[in-house]
Amino acid sequence: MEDVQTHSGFVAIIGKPNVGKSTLLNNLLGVKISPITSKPQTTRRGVRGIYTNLDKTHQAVFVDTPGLHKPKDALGRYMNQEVSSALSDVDIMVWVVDLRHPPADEDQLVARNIRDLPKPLIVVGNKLDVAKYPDEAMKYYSELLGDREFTSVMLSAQEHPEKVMALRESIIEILPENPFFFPVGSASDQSREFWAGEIVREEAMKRLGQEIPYAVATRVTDWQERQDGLIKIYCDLVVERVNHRMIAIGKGGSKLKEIGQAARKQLEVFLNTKIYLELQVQVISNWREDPEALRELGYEQ
Ligand SMILES: Nc1nc2c(ncn2[C@@H]2O[C@H](COP(=O)(O)OP(=O)(O)OP(=O)(O)O)[C@@H](O)[C@H]2O)c(=O)[nH]1
Ligand SMILES: [Mg+2]
Repeated sequence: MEDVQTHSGFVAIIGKPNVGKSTLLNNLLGVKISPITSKPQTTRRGVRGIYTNLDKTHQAVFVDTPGLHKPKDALGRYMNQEVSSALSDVDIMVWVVDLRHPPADEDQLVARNIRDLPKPLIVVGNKLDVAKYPDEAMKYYSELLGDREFTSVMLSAQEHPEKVMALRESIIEILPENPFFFPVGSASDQSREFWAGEIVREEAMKRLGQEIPYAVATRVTDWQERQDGLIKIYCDLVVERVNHRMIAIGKGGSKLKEIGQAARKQLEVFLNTKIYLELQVQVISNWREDPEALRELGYEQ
């Protein structure tokens, strides 16, 4: 039998916080893999989303990464390490920038990290739908790369599905020859428990103000599937302080109920079945600085 030559590789999606990396990943795949909120530093772990083309000749393993930033705690240091680790094992780099603004310090930090890596680089100017001076912005971002080779595209990860598909095609075309890294049909490397916890965290982050979103972590403690299709998910919402706990629960439990209802709705859509979701708020003091707690919450050191 003739061998079919397959092409496969790791494609790291990098950039400063809040530029739309996770939005791009989800829309490249057509599946919700990664949480999205309007708040920076939403993504905390390198999440892999896998795309295999219909002919089963090409497989791209997209790695969504936390936004590169100046870390303030052990969690932040972990997040930046996730970016470095994604970059150490990559075939293609996709640098997402926000076309609404010229480069900030954090963009310079990203540029410094990728400029000298000898891998194909695609700069994606995102949020084209709301950018006033996209060409000028793109010019400034390009300048941060000096005379390094790259290609670029301007689009809206949110509003331009056809451009996102075209980007996916251009990425697929430059994948190196390799056997597939994941079985055909897999969409992500994360467990269903971790993924469900991320949906809960997304809805909690959206509904909590000030510092609290950053002090929230989630962990699914139990997952039961009943014969009639109902899935029961038990999830802890972890916060750092007793007063955060009170805010997360809200008056008469109203805030927690709101978070739970929104998360349940999302889970029902994506899992296509009825969900019972039970949330419990727990306090782990200062977990963002506590190596053991970080490990327990899935942020392995
Ligand atoms: N108008 C507009 N908004 C976008 C677009 N892409 C993403 N957003 C919004 O930008 C915000 C951040 O999006 P994310 O995908 O979470 O950004 P990220 O880069 O993954 O952020 P971190 O994980 O925090 O680093 C969200 O409110 C998105 O809805 C776009 O093309 N146009
Ligand atoms: Mg993200």
